[in-house]
Amino acid sequence: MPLRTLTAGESHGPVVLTILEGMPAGLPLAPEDINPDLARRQGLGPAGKPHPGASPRMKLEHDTAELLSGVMAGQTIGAPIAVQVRNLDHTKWQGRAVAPMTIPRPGHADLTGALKYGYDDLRQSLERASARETTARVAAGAIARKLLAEFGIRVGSYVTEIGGVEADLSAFPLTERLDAALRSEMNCPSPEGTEAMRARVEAIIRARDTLGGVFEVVALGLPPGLGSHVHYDRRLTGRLAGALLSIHAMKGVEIGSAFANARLPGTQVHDEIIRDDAGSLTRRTNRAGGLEGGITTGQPLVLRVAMKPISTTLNPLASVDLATGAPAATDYERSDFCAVPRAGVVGEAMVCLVLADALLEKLGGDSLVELKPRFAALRRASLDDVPQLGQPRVWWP
Ligand code: EPS
Repeated sequence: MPLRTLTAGESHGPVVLTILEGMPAGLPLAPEDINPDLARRQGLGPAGKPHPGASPRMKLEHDTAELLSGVMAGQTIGAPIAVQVRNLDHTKWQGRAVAPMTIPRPGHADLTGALKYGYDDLRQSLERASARETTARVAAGAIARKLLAEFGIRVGSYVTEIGGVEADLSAFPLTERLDAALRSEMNCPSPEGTEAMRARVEAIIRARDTLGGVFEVVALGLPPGLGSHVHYDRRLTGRLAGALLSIHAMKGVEIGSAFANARLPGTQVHDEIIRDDAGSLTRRTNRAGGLEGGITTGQPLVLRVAMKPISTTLNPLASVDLATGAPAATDYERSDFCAVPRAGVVGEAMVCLVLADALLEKLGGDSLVELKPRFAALRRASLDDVPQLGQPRVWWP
């Protein structure tokens, strides 16, 4: 695994930090490559304001990347890249005594974290468990995205469903979904879907509740041959699903049309192999979502992700006050009512990191200059070449 990412930082501490180790030298990189993704993660849509349902915190922060290391004269040098994003909200917490938090929220890491680490204040759990940490992931993901773009690989996302309101995207080809989602404040390609989702979120805010939903992350332009079937931890399928499920509140990942496939006979599921007019191997369908045997097929990678509703709710849930042992209702602290449109951006970041890792694994090389011709060779040797089959052999004498 050539690319490694570490994040650090608490939600209301001074900064969130990322260290990305293993990026090759020679990649042009500036904060401007990272800041647009940070703004999208804040839910700052086309109108430049957070979508309804985004935490009020998003109005307070102006997430901006500071490149602290690994870049000289605007290019990566192959050394670890450190990125810092300041928490502007920190000034309100600095030097202030804060009452202990003793009532855990169901669904959050409050209780599990406190039991595991022996905290005497649930704030020690929530500060690091907060989705504020995803700022650091998006910063790292933006750098991985820059690398992938050098090879013509595009990663994007769109929301398909919020709180049971589903957008009909059947008329939208994948590229159009990615383009149109960028113009939608809800990160949804269809204008009708955007409106319906917005209305659903506005209603849930009035109902003092929260909503989850479903988004898809798509990668276009991938070469065949990333990942491997030879060992479980090299299969891209598991690496992608694991990376997506590591995001706060993500509870399900589907690859291609996996759940529909599970209800059908094999002859109606598997993407039949054909040769196109130019003689290249291709498929008419992509129910596998771009992966076979844990390896990219060269078709679009399509990953669906289910997000649970945010666990901080204005209407309280039943809990127990750990200070007294008595039943207690949860308290409310500022949070998102629905973070699904923002979550897609984090999903993209995680997919970019896994794909960049798999690409570097495939290509090797320390600099972009070394990687480029290797990628070109990989493309040439892709599905265009039908393997020459050998003679019968005794495999196990
Ligand atoms: C978030 C920052 C947090 C939360 C939210 C996401 O800021 P604050 O706690 O100051 O409001 O709004 O975190 C959670 C959803 C969570 O469960 O902790 C962010 O930057 O995305």
